[in-house]
Amino acid sequence: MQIKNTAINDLNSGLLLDHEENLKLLSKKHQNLEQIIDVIANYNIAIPSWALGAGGTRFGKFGFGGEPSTLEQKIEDIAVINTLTKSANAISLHIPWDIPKDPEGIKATAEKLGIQFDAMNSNTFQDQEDQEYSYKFGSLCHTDKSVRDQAVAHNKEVIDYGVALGSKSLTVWLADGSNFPGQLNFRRAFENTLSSLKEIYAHLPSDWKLFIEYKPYEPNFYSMVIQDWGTSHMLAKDLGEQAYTLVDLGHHLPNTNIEHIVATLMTRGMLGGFHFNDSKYGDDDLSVGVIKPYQLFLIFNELVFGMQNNPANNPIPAWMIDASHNLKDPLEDLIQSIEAIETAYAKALLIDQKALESAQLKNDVASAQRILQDAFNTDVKTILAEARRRNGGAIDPILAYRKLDVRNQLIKERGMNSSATGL
Ligand SMILES: [Mn+2]
Repeated sequence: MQIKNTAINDLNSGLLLDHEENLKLLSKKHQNLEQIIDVIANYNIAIPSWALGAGGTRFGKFGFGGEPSTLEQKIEDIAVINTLTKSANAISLHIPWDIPKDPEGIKATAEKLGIQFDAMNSNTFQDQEDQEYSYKFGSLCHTDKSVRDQAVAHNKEVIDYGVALGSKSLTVWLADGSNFPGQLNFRRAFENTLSSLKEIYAHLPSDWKLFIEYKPYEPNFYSMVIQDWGTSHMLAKDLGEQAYTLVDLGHHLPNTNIEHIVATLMTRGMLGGFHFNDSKYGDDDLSVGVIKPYQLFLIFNELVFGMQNNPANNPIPAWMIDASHNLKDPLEDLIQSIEAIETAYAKALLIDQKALESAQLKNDVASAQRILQDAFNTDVKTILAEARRRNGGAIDPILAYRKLDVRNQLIKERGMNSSATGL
């Protein structure tokens, strides 16, 4: 389904008076409000194709009606989110779950709906029906060269699909590792992974980037070949200047200081991609901002500082939501995630950087804390709403989604039992 602009305007008109009043109050308090609205209005986050259906756990999966069962329908769902939020103009595809059988046709559909193709994601963490060798004991790190060759060939194929669609980057996340001490030689696994990545890197078009994602544990519980940002950074450095580290919020051990990692990577221009989600225990894939919104704000503080002070030329990171939804309507969940990301971003933009620097140089710890918390405690809902409104989006996207009865429309179109590909 497609949402008409007039429908959004109608819904906005009922909220406009209150909204404008809030905006006036806020602009009295913050001199750089226009600038902040502008940054948020121009901000977009890619939606992964696998977040549009019900996510499964290893115990079960509870479907939603009207899930997108084709790539075209996934793009349509992202267009719904983008029409309401004006902040989700890209899809991140996963191969082989989303093989584009007709790349030109898919590209045209996406273009018509205003959706671009963000990073491509390869998959060597599952065996596919038609593949010759199993990834049970790893892919790019495997002891058997035939398995490594197969995994390299898959990644090259993913790049080729991406080229056909106009994508500009490949994200590699490996499940490779071991479950038992002694199972795998760490150094051999690392060197095999590096030489496999070198072959993939050699296949990258010159205007592409390669993002290397890391994760400390799961699915392997004793060791993961690319366990942390340091390992990812070493691999990226060995590959060349088109390779970067990708930070996924859920891929850290509890209490890791992720904002510190972000700052360190940006100091060297090595933060290429960013995956948003939230967690309480591990890689929980909960909606962004539901557990640790202050941490997300502190991360955005480093991102903002890193983008404003950038001698190492860190590229603007590729932003993507990487979460899985097993209770909420996936589209509502993604809208809420976008709001949480933009909330943290807007609050970070409110930080008085000059005052913070002065407090830091004077070692005035209490003032530094107060400057951060003043920004964090500011209500930025109106900033987000104004950014959306200026782009033709909804002042209140969740309210609009419900008033427009989107889920029931999708069920009517696609049926109760349609199911999205993915985990
Ligand atoms: Mn991820």
